[in-house]
Amino acid sequence: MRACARSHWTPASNQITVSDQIGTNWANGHAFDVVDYDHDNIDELFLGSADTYSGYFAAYDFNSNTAEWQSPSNDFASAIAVTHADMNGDGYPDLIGITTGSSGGSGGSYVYIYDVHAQTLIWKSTGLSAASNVRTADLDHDGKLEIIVGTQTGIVIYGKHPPVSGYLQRATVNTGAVQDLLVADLDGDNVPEIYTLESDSYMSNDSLKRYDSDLQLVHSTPLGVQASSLYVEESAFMRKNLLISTTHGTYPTPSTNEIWAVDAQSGAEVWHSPALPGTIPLNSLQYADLHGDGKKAISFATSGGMFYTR
Ligand SMILES: [Ca+2]
Ligand SMILES: [Ca+2]
Ligand SMILES: [Ca+2]
Ligand SMILES: [Ca+2]
Repeated sequence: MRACARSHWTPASNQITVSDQIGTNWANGHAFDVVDYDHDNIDELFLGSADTYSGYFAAYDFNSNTAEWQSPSNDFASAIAVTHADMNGDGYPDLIGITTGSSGGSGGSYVYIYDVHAQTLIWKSTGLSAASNVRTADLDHDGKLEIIVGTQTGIVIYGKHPPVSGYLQRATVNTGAVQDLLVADLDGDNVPEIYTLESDSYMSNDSLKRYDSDLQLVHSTPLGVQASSLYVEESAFMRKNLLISTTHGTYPTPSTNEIWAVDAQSGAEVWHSPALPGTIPLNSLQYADLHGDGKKAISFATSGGMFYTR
């Protein structure tokens, strides 16, 4: 893994700086999240290594190229997704990460919560069927965050149930293999919904599904293509669109990769991008203002390179 940073934009200095590589012999997965976890006004990276047999989570400072913290290795599994939120209420963002399930082995995927600032493990879940992504949200407005995980067999929600100190499974739904999921209030009613991309068994006609905060299925849209990752389109409107990385085409025709914007409520297509060189992996698209002109544009990475739209 390397970090790319763009220096302050001027017409004369259109420069990208690239860090040293961290770690070696890594599998193809990746997971990172930018956060100033220790409130020193310098952003760190929460990252999950994809070392095939000894993945770990770390807080990395790319300014000084040092790991400020590193977890023990994760049960012979790779870390595949990380996010951050203050789970223990001490004001410092904590790391929430998930690991791959070992295929056919005894171990499953696990959810970890690390208090990186105090360098302690807050909680580790029991094993799950291969997880894909993890989010946090306060689904029931009780002031405590829940953890929402997409897995190969559905969705799991963990919540706090005092006096139990850790997290307990609050709701699960068995559905298709969840490729990606996000939790957001996109219809503007102040209650978050859960959006998923789910595969059928042949992985050729994925669906966009919407669940309410109790995991009741509200809407399902067959996409007719493979879909690999899901994002919220930034806009000034209260009702937002979703962005989906799609792949379609049947051998021997080369497959076509596009970004589709769809209406989050109806699933209807709003626009789609020109063909892209590759699919967009999980957590690899965001809106960024790289020119400092106050206008955000889509920045994303594919299996074929990194891109910035204008
Ligand atoms: Ca910091
Ligand atoms: Ca915390
Ligand atoms: Ca809650
Ligand atoms: Ca809502």
